[in-house]
Amino acid sequence: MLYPQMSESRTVVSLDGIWNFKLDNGSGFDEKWPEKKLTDARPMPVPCSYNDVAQDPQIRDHIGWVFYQRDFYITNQMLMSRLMLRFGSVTHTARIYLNGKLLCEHKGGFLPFEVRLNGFARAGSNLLTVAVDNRVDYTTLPVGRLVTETYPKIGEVTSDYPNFDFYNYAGIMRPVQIYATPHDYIEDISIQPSLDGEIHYQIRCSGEGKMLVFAQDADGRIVAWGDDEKLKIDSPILWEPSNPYLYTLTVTFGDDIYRQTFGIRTVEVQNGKFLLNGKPFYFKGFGKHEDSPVHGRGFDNAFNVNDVNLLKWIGANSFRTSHYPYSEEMMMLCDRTGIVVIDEVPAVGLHTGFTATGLLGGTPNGTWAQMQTAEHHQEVIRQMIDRDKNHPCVVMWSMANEPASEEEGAAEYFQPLVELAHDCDLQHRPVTIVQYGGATPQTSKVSDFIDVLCLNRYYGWYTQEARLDLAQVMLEDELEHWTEKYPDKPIIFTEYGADTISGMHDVIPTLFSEEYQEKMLEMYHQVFDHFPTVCGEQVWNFADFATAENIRRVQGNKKGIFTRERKPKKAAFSLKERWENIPDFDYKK
Ligand code: GCB
Repeated sequence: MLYPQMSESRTVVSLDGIWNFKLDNGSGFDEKWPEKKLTDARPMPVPCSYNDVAQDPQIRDHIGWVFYQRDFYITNQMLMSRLMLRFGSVTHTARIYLNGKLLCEHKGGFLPFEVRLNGFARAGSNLLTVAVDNRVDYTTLPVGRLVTETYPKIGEVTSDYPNFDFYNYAGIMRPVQIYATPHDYIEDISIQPSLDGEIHYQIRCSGEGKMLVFAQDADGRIVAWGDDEKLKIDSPILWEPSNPYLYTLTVTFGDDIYRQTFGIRTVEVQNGKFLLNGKPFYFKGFGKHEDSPVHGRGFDNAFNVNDVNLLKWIGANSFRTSHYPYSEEMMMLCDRTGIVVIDEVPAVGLHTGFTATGLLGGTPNGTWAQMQTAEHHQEVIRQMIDRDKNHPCVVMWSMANEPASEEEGAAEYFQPLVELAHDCDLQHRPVTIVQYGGATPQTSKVSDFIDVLCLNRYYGWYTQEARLDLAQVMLEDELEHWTEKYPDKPIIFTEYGADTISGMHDVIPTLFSEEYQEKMLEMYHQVFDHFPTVCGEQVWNFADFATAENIRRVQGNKKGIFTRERKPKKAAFSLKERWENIPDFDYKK
């Protein structure tokens, strides 16, 4: 799906701003709220999560539908174009109404969707209503547990327990735009670069028109003309983290013009190495979240730019979009700044035997017979790859975070999904499944068919807590088994870390102190350095983040190397020292 952009043939209008907002009272649909102006509505920023701006527990902890509404004007001239309404993301389920009519429903809170306005919008004023449902259960991704329990004197109480360790922020989280294109238009562009400068592409157009394709360098000079499927750039400049060089593929079709940026780089897995442009790459960085005070998970350019600058400051070169695809604007920023991304679908919580709030090591109890997510899982894989396929920053697709990959049925569930991801991606990026401590070399049922082993490990925290000596031997022992069984698969540690309260210090490093976090990371790094196929380290987490309330969390998850406000903890400085001395390439020959 193309990102909306202005060109000689295209117009984009933002609908961001302060909308009207109201919680459903249980009969919003029956009372036909989308047909008229919401009464007693309160102001709500878009994009933003609705949870933290209202200072009202009823809003913060609401379960179910809410309504957003605004009006906007359309000119006669706009109606003559193909007119689309596009949402960057609405979490988790959305129903879109225009002037009281249902235009579409979309499931999945982290990917864009759009709907055609022609035939529904009118010249003049239009009333747009967006109903949003935040419920998660065994049919949604991420997964939650929606239960109704009976309490004395109160009666039935419904709770929605997220099976994931981040606050279930909801609302219209990313930009809302109207865009206009000619009726004969460019629908989609997929680009496959190779290191010799030969660029293959597939361009899908709708209607009649003559197509013209050319590539421009970063200074706008035309460097190659193309035919219907390829062009050749002489002496290409490659995209690398230290030199994120971007070209533009300009496509004209009839009257329509679209400019798609791309980078020339390849990714490949070979002999236990992760190769970027044919050279062994070492991942240094974090698992992150889209999470910030006030905005919740709402899109925020300032936080994104600040986070990327902090990644650069600390010497990182990568992150994983744990545990859902991040905004398109963030992906474009990573293309531009050379941050390498492992792109993850929102498949977190696919385990009935352990909760993601830290209780590791649950007992297998038939996850794959109970989950009803397979079809939706395919949808989000297709949509994520469709959205992100042209980003040079994306080097790998993650199909899930910590599923029950050790249980019977995991291979049957995941193998088709891994194949689907390979089939959807013209660039044939590697595919992984991020696995938790309960999935070992002996028990994992998915490791044979993924390209890279991505491991989340908490020795020294959830197990062997405060015993780094024991944690170290456990980690070494496990790595010996993985490398023995899979000598040719690269291993990336996609999570390891310790909750750390900023400002808590101790001479003897005790749990939760800044010193313990630092010591624990040092121990892991010593071990990683001994294993040649460990080709990456992504600390959990970049910054402290909000979670559901629970006795294992002190106002959120505190495993950040930065606080939620992005102030460094002690370990930030030792990580900086380590990472500034690890080159992007050839750290392990
Ligand atoms: C994990 C999960 C992550 C949690 C983390 C923790 O394994 O993947 O979502 O936040 O552990 O801190 O417990």
